Amino acid sequence: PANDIDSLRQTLIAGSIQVQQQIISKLADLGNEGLDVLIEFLRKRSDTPATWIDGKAYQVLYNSDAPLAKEFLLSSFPEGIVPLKSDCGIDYHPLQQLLASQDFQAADRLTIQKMCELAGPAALQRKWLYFTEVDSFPIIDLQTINHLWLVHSEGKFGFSVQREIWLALGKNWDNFWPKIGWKNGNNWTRYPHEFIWDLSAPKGHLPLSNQLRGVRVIAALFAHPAWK
Ligand code: UYC
Repeated sequence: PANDIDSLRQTLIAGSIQVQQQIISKLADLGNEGLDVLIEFLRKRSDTPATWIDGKAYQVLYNSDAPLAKEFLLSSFPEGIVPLKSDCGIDYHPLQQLLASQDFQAADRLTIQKMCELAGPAALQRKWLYFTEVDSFPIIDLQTINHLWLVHSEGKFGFSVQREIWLALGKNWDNFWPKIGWKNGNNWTRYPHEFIWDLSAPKGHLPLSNQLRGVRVIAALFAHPAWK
């Protein structure tokens, strides 16, 4: 009924983040009327930087078959809600698409690949990074990758989330790995099947950085000026 929709619309605008999150899920089940409210919500907020609440509303529309939703996204957000800025001409649209459809495993692989692309042809062929290459990553590119992960994971995933956890643990790696689910007691979590590829994962679980060659790459990521 129109009345319910109207009260959901009001609450979506005024509610706390937790309430907004619940309202978005409810609206997702209410057909075109619900989609209309989400469209109006995204349109009104489009002049401020996207948060994970915008990401959640966007994802409902993105994963809907309704022509109404498809037409709106095509005309208003053809590349998503995070500006896909790059200092070196890298296309982050495929990463945006995987994250919007919540395919976190494929998005994780592509993130590694995009970072090798950032580092240059030698890294792209090698398929892993030197920490010295990470040091010279453009700020804007790391921020774009991170913003995409944050916005499409309810704020749960991203380098900046991992970095905050690591800082709160006094930069202690041995406490950091188990905290984000990369180690359990003495056992490293095995790639790929032991990792958790959805939002039930611990905060900071994704994206992954292979520790086979040591901590210098992830340490260089956390020390990068992108997070200042
Ligand atoms: N892997 O264990 N990992 C790989 C992780 C380690 C190993 C890829 C993360 C410990 C081998 C990703 C953890 C370890 C390969 C990750 C983890 C180990 C591999 C694919 C928890 C053994 C095959 C991308 C810290 C004790 C490839 C890539 C190779 C792959 C991620 C083994 C994303 C977060 C110390 C043998 N692991 N990795 O980098 O290089 O290849 O031989 O971290």
